[in-house]
Amino acid sequence: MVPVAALGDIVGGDQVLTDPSMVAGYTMDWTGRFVGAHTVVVRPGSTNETAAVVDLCRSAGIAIVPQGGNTGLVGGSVPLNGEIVVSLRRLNAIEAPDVVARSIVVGAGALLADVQAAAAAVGLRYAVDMGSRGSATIGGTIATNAGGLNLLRYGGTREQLLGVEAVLGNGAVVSAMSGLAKDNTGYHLPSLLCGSEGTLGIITAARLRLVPAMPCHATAMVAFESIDAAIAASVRWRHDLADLEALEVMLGDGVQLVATTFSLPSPLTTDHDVVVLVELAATADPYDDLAAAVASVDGVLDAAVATDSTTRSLLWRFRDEHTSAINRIGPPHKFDVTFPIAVLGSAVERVRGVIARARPDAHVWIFGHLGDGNLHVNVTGALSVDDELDDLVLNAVVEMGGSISAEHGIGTAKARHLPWQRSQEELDAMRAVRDALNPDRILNPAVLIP
Ligand code: FAD
Ligand code: 2HG
Ligand code: ZN
Repeated sequence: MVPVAALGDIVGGDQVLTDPSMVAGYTMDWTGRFVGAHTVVVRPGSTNETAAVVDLCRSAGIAIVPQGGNTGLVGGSVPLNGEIVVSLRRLNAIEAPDVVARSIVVGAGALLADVQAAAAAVGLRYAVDMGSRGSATIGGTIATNAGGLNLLRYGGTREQLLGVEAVLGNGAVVSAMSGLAKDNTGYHLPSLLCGSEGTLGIITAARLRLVPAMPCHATAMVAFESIDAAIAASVRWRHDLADLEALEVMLGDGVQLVATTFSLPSPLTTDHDVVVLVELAATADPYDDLAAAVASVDGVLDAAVATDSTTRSLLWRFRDEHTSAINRIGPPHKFDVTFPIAVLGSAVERVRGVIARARPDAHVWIFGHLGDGNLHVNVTGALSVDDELDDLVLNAVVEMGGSISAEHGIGTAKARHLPWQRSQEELDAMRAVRDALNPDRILNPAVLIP
């Protein structure tokens, strides 16, 4: 039995949700693909309350799923095995940015978009960005080591992390928030917690690195004659363009789907099979560099260049809205995979072929972060839970030297496949760390480590 009254004594009775209509939004993930049973949701308002909740759950033997914005795509944020949900959304304080140290201290429940806005208000930038910015929390992005749209220039979430405060699974509160640029004093706990998917501790706050905001942007949607031509251009541009900020790929069916779903006018003169979104950001207008870059590569069929912020936003909507547009068809089966750039072109064909043979009636949508070799493969018209399809696709990914999780994490969706990618020794080391910091396995027991 969940000690509802005791939880209420810690966080306040109104912050313990039991009513099914209040709880429902916490038990189903963003896609509708992962749905847990009715449970209790606890919403602590401070680190101390979070620690007291963890202590109580440890002594009562109750498992916890920490939850931020619930936008995770691998079934790690919802209670699939009778856990309670500890929602961090109330820990959403955002301190004034430290413009001298170029950092910002934020609560785990702060929304990514709000942190970006706080940085922008002082001429700085939080360099992690992605389509879920309006719902994803900083705690969730740290727990998943989110990648996003600008990783090729600034790195992923781990690279932005100067400090973390967390309640470990053993109840201890660790706070490594000094934010010193250099600090080689032992294990770097923020890095360890980053990407741990809530299996080591509940992140309650973080200090994040900020970078100078680039005032000038040049953005283009470029159609290529083939995926191989797009990949060749991306390799060239990554080498040549110091101000390269984003390099994303979409295919013709996805572009058309977004246009139809959201009634967007096509920026290109006709439909094309392979479209790349490329963006430069600099202190002076990078338009000429972008135009020269587009002219310098082979296989370009068409291009639309944004010279104002309205057109820039329109071009970005085609990329940002892929996930939403596909989801409107019905909960898709998702793969989030990376390949070495040398095999990326053949990987697209192989993955497509594997799915077409196994599920001939399904539709395969491919888009992603071309500059990182990261493809998002969404399958609609098949079951959203399909173990056989998982095995076929992920086996092909491993055989081609890729990763079964580029940026979304392992969650519950791919826990079974982690041993396909990690050696027994690596898994033993991960288990040892997990068992040291989360000894009773009350935090996300079904996530990440099988
Ligand atoms: P949740 O979904 O709530 O949780 C995710 C995981 O982290 C769960 O395992 C949960 O238990 C754990 N967790 C959450 N908060 C905490 C905490 N405070 N302490 C410990 N553990 C915690 N991801 C990318 O990497 N790149 C993208 O470009 C990208 N684009 C997206 C676009 C859309 C439209 C959507 C819906 C998702 C996208 N995602 C992307 C996936 C998702 O937004 C990220 O994984 C994000 O980091 C999750 O944040 P969240 O707050 O929603 O976490
Ligand atoms: C993106 O890059 C996200 O848009 C979501 O990582 C990917 O929906 C997906 O599969
Ligand atoms: Zn992505």
